[in-house]
Parts: sequence; structure tokens; C-alpha cells
Amino acid sequence: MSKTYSFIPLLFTRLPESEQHARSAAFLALMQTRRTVRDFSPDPVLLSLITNAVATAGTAPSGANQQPWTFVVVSNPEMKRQIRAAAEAEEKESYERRMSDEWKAALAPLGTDWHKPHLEDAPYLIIIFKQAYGVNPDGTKIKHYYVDESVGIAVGLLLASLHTAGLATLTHTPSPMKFLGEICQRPEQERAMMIVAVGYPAPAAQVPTIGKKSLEEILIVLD
Ligand code: IYR
Repeated sequence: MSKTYSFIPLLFTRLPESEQHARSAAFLALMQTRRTVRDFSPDPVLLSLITNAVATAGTAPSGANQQPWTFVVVSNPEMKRQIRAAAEAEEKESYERRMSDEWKAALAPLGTDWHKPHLEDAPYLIIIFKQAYGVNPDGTKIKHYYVDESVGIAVGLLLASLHTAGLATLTHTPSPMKFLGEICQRPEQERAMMIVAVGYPAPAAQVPTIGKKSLEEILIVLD
């Protein structure tokens, strides 16, 4: 017997073009003020802003709607200390031995090195895990589709929410990051993809003088 699937009418309101334009322009202007921040203040942040951002990320489209993500929020100082120590050990090895000169030259304008104080200074770390596959209650595996694309979209929405809430973020990818699964006690199918540090910028925070490509450089309209 074949299974049947249900559908419901879409709830959708067409907006007047003037309002479409106003909303779109306001969102663009807001997002254009986002900067990646590397120096955080330890000032506390409302947990509801973090949970709303994760809920927003959870609205992302995903391959076969499998939602192959887990967000672990860490604020405990001892856990942050452990994460920093493990990340710095890997990053020191990377910067001193694993990364090519070409890679380090590409990163030079950002001013990064193996020191990662933000992992302790920022009040929250959101650790994003991708679920490489799902697991049925009987232990059998469920194949997941377009996992990287799905999690990438979700993290984009997460960052947009945090920025809208007036918070600063740093997307950080210590490499390799297997230690995060161990510290956060995640199952084998969950692989850490990124740490997003969240908080307020330190009063003396600086950002590099880099910018985004112009619209002309990134857009091709074929008509
Ligand atoms: N993971 C390292 C190196 C690094 C790599 C890229 I590509 C960046 O855009 C920034 C940093 C680090 O976090 O320092």
C-alpha cells in the first residue's frame, strides 16, 4: 500500500511594491553594517536573543527537510576555557606548520593568528554541528542530502538574526575541530562545522579595512 502525504493551502500575503522595496532596502542597509568582530566584551547578553537566533536558523530550507543541524550553546566559563585551550592547540599547529604560505598571505589582511581569546571573552559560543546522517530509533542510518548547503543557509540566517538583535559575531573554524564533538559530547554522526562567538564588541575593538565587492562585481543579470 502506498503512503499518502498531506498538503495544506499556503498562507501568503502579497505586499504592495512600495512596502516590498522599503523592507528590502532597510534589510540591506542593516546587513551592510555587519562586521565580523574578533575582540569581545565579557558583558552579558540576553539568552533569548541567542535562542531566537537558533529558532530563526531552524527555519532554513534543507535537503529533503531533514534539518541536519544541531546548535550547542555554551556559556559555562570552564567549558569555554576547555574549548579555547583545544582550539588554540590546533590553531598553533596550523599557523606554525599546517597552513601554506599562500593561505597565510590570504589571511594577512584579517590580522588573525593562533590566539583565540574570543572563545573565553564572548559570553556565548554557538557551536554548529552538521548531522552527516540521521539515526533511526533502531540504530539504522538515514541518508542525509545537501548537508553542507543546508547548514550553510541556516548559519546565514543565524548571523542575520544576531546582527538584527544588535550583537556582534565571529564565525570561527578551528581546524581540525573534532575536539568540539568530544567536549560537547555529541554523537558520531554530528560533525562540528563552525563556532559562532556572540556578544558585544570590546570598547576598543578594531576591524580591518576591508570591504565587500560591489554589486557590479557579484551580479550578472541575464535578460
Ligand atoms: N581557522 C583559522 C584560520 C582562518 C582561516 C580563514 I579561510 C579565515 O577567513 C580566518 C581564519 C583561524 O580561525 O584563525
